[in-house]
Amino acid sequence: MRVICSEDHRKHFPKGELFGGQLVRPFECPERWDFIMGRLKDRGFNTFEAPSPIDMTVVGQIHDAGYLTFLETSWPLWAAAGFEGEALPTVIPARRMQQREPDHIDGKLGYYCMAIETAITPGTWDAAKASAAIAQTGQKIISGGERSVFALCRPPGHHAASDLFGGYCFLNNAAIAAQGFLNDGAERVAILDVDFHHGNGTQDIFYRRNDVLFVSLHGQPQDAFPHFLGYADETGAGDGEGYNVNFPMAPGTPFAEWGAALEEGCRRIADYAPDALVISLGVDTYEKDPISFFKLTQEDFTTYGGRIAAMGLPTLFVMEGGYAVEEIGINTVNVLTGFENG
Ligand code: SP5
Ligand code: ZN
Repeated sequence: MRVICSEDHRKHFPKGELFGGQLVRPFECPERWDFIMGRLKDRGFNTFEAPSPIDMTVVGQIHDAGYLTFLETSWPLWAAAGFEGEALPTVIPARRMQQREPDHIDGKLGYYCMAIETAITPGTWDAAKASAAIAQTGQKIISGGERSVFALCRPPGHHAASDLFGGYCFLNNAAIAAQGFLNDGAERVAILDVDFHHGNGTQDIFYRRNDVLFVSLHGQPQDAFPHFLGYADETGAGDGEGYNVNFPMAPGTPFAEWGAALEEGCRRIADYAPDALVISLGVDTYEKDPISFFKLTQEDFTTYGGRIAAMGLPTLFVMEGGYAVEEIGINTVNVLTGFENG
């Protein structure tokens, strides 16, 4: 399987994440990429390609214009305001407050965020664009006839909505890839999100559309981030009614149960008969993940890679989360090799 990757991810490395009332070293760190690359090489992956320049037209089909301007200008505005730390939101437009974009950067950060743990730094915008370019390049290769590609994206994307950042995400890489497939001739695209967290951004972007089926397996919102989306009764709206499928699961869920949900999700995808499949590949379902609560073992990742392959669809793997850093490479590459041998 060909791998698309770039060192540009290193431009995004905040020193702090707001967690448990403290600024801690972010779980979403550059070493995640190093461990994945190391394991890919150990396991014989040998085609590593840089992304093509990003096509911002597609990004503009997924994201709000004001939001893209915000991402581009947020660090300069923050620095000009004289703040010395990294840019973190504090105040948000909660219930019964105005939904109008303010002028001051403190207000803009809150207006455009869905969670306040994620900092913006001088290199964040460049890294986010490089990450989206990786997904887009993978999509183009598959649209050109390849069976599968691994887009080694960092920062991740599935929490980013049209006009919201947070949960370590800025541009929705999987959504940008799905839109690219449609632009390049696909009639229907499915996105299967196996990250531990609900892909709230991806769901929201396609909620009223029937040309993209969104299927997500995740920790139930009562107990897991992002807490405010991901219930089973969210099935789509308008033209999109019936094209959104959530499988929320309880703390301690083992592979026996998770795999049964995957089975049903795969059947929904097969019924939809898409022209292409995007996997939002987070491996934070791992039993030793520090911020999650499913119980998948290293071998389970190989097993489910095989199940994804059995759908027989052109498949783009887009990297999302996974925070057991030393095992992230093993778990990720197990999915890819499970797919290749499946
Ligand atoms: C892409 C991705 O995986 N983003 C995840 C963002 C999660 N950020 C907030 C995590 C808060 C978790 N609290 C868990 C307490 C565990 N003891
Ligand atoms: Zn996650």
